[in-house]
Amino acid sequence: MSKKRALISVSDKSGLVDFAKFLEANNYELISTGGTFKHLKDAGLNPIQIEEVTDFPEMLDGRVKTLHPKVHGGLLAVRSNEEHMNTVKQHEIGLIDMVVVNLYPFFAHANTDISLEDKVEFIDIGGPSMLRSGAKNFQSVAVITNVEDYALVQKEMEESGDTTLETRKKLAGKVFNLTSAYDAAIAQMLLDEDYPQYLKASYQKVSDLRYGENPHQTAAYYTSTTENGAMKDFEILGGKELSFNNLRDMDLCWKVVNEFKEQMACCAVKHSTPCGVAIGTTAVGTYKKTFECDPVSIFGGIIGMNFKVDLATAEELSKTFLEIVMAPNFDDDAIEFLKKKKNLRIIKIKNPVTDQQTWVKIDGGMLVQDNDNQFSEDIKTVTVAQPTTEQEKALLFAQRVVKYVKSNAIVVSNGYQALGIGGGQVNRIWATEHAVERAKAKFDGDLVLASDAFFPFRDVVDFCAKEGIKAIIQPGGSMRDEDSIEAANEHGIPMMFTNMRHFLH
Ligand code: 93A
Repeated sequence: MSKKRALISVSDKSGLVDFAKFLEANNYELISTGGTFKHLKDAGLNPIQIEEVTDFPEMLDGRVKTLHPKVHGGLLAVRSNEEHMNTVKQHEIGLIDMVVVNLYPFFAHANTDISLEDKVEFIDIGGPSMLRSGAKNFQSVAVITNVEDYALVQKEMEESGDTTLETRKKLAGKVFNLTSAYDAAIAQMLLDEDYPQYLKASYQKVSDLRYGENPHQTAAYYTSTTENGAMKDFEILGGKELSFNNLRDMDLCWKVVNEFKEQMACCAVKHSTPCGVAIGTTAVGTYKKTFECDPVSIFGGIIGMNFKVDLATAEELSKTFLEIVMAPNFDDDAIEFLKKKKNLRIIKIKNPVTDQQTWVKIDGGMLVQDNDNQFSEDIKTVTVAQPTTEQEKALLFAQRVVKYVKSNAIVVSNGYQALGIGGGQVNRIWATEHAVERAKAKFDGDLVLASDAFFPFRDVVDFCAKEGIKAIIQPGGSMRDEDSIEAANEHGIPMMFTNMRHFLH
């Protein structure tokens, strides 16, 4: 049986030797470029050098090593086309059946401090060319760009002797997905600020989802091929598959607890809206305080924590029907305990990375903006009455939470719990009434209030006074700020301005 040929040229050489051994053992001849050749040879394999195939030396500092008709002819020739077959024979071009290429690591260097000249050297030309040639001819050529796909291809070859057309098509799709993102990242570097970061990203499907927000909507989950999304890097330790709404809620939940870097924080989310947030000093205490914020809405919601979940917390969590529990870590006994709830998804957040931009789809286009990842450093008291240190801390806590509540948003807090969360209202007074009423139903101590945007009228301050709210924080910036300040002074309520609005729609 004549040998098949695999062309191997990789920058990331991890996992390669085992796969190459498998190929050699399965009647493949291996052809490789300089560094890859050496790597395989050192591991005891028998590759042949690309120069033997092209009859040309690698040249121009490696810029030209595989750009040759003996390579691209071997990849592109259509096996079922007689003329093609005659042509390759005439020019002594050997067919190539598999391409294993991963590219110069441009993504990893695109946003570093190295010079433009150095970045340019990370632009791979020969690699994407081989990938694209092989991918175009997926009818006959298998193209592997990703170390993680070695196992997939090996398994398929073990089971059926060869790769299937379906797999080769999928691998080809991955190639064009990768090369388009790779080129977009290069374009982004050269075009600099002109193009939003999002346009340089490309996305790959992780999985189809059972459905979208509702059962009649189809849906799928994609992650960026170029950078980790905030939620990308997580592990499902137990429970059912994640749904569209789960993933979205998880994204928000993680953002909220991440807002509190120095403290233990816990957040309950329902319908993409926080329904309880608390900070604390013990795991179980912090969860309990969160639960207390709204024991009604949390039913069927999700809980996120920025701390390790221990058994005591797991026991407490299991008393409520939850869809998801997510945290950076779990004690083993806590996982075992939580796993008893068959449908509860237990999610370990591994290495979250926060995107710098958000995009919003509108019909026929999209809007791109920087993420609202700032917190005001210009916070001032604008009233005669000054907040106490305790009140100021409480206001800042409420202000951190209100950022994540849909506008118009009001958060009423005792300083360590968001007890009243009023959001998604079309006027501010309704959001205020709701938040204050909810908070007072659960707590009869001192409460403070935070608002995501300015007060257009003095009505919110008057209402706060009537309800006994002790201090207020809001961005300020209304034409009628003076009316609200006057009201706060009349009632003797300290009020702070942040000078930073946090609309969220
Ligand atoms: O410099 S290139 O753009 N020109 C080429 O002809 C070429 N052929 C393969 N880059 C080229 N490659 C890349 O070299 C591959 O994409 C791979 O990333 C790398 C492997 O080089 P080595 O085997 O010498 O480590």
